[in-house]
Amino acid sequence: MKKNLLPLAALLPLCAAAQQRYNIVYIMTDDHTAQMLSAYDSRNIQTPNLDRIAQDGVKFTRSFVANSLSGPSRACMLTGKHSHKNGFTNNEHGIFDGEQQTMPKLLQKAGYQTSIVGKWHLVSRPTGFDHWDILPGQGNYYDPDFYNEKGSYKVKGYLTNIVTDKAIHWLDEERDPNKPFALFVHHKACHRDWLPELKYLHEYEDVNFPLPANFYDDYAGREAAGKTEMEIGKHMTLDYDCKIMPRDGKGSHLLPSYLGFLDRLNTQDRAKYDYFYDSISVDFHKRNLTGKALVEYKFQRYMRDYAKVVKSLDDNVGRLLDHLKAKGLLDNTLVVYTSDQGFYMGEHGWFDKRFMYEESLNTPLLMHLPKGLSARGEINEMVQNIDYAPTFLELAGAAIPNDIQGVSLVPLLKGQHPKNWRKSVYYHFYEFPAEHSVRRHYGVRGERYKLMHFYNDNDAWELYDLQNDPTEMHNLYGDPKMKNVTKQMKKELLRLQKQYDDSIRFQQKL
Ligand SMILES: [Ca+2]
Repeated sequence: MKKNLLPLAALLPLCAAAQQRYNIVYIMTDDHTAQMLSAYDSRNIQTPNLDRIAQDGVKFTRSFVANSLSGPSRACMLTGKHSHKNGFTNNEHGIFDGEQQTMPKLLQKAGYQTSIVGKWHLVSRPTGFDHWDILPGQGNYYDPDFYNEKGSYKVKGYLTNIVTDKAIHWLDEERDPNKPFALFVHHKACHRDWLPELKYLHEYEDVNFPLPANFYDDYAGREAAGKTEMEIGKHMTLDYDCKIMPRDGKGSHLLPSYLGFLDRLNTQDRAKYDYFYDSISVDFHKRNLTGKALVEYKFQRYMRDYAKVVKSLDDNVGRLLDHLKAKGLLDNTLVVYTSDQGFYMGEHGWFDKRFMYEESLNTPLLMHLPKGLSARGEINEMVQNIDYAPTFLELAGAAIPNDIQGVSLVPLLKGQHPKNWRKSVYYHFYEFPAEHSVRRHYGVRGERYKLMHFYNDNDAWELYDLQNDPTEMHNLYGDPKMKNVTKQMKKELLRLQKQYDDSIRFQQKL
């Protein structure tokens, strides 16, 4: 009987054929927040190409990060683990340990080709990628440098266009068309200092963006919020952020050295930049603004430049989608659009991220689904960026290692709503002391309530009722009426800290 059994090697192609081997295109931007993406929020701008992803697929309405900062968020995505497990807790002192298990390495083992183009920001050289062509550090918007295995080099043009060009070139010219692939397209857009593509300098200049209702927040009852350095009024700079030249200056050649990135532009492009921002500067000085008028002027400059940067991003996502469609890849490719975290667009008077408050805990998550994944419309289950790794592994037909802490989203993408899906997410931010002075904190975000604990140089708790107070203005911690809720949320926080094996946890009798 034994001789009639097929050898194991002969069975393997049958197994592979049974599993649909979806390609993956993962587009991640930097600091692109849902308030500036019309699939989520159409008050400010329109993003028709980004919205297309959701129209042909799904929009996650409760998508969260584990640590709202560039490098840590990327490390969570690559490993499927919280920061304390992947080791990259903050940008200031972090070097990503590329020797550890990562999702791209596991995809390679499963027979996938892997490529990353654009922002990396994890200091160590990429591992697990067959092809990588990345930015040094934060990168430059104008005529940027890239580096790859051969070394570094400068590319002429606007970064968002170049990253897309590189992605398309790899798809068309460099990969093996007979193997499945995972392509990671990581944009620098829309990171500070929001330098627009030169052809879009004049866009949105006639728009006055509405101030968020809590723009003039006094931070009452929220000690850590009041100690930050991310207020548009106090901390957003006129020169670096708003591109306003000194009153007696004659153009951007008088800029301080930290604005030297403009020297990257050739004479013709620099003249276009100067022509636009010099006119803005002259107008600004004529106004002699002070007080609230000055703060609101800075807000408008911020919103307009950010919106221009998103416009190029939207163009380029559209271009990549069109290309995938033209090449017949869209039916067999999961296209993910997300950001490394959300951002404040004037809420609480802020720019930047870091906090566990909703605007920066949230991150956009849109997916165009290939044939066979039938979900459409909104997905309301709570998901987190540690879930991407197990999702991609399952779609690749690869085993999900037990030490991965995220959960595969594939059941949700099939239109299922598992009853035991998570009802809360865990968050932990570490980067303090550091730029913007956001204190270290961890917390739990449940279906209705959020509990946060600021520790290290202080010991302060915050509790929010997201149903009655969605903008988190009223800290209910210590309110006798919230005693039971507080107890439950602390219990849940401790449960998550134990589940995820975070050694930094609070000590308190429940
Ligand atoms: Ca970021």
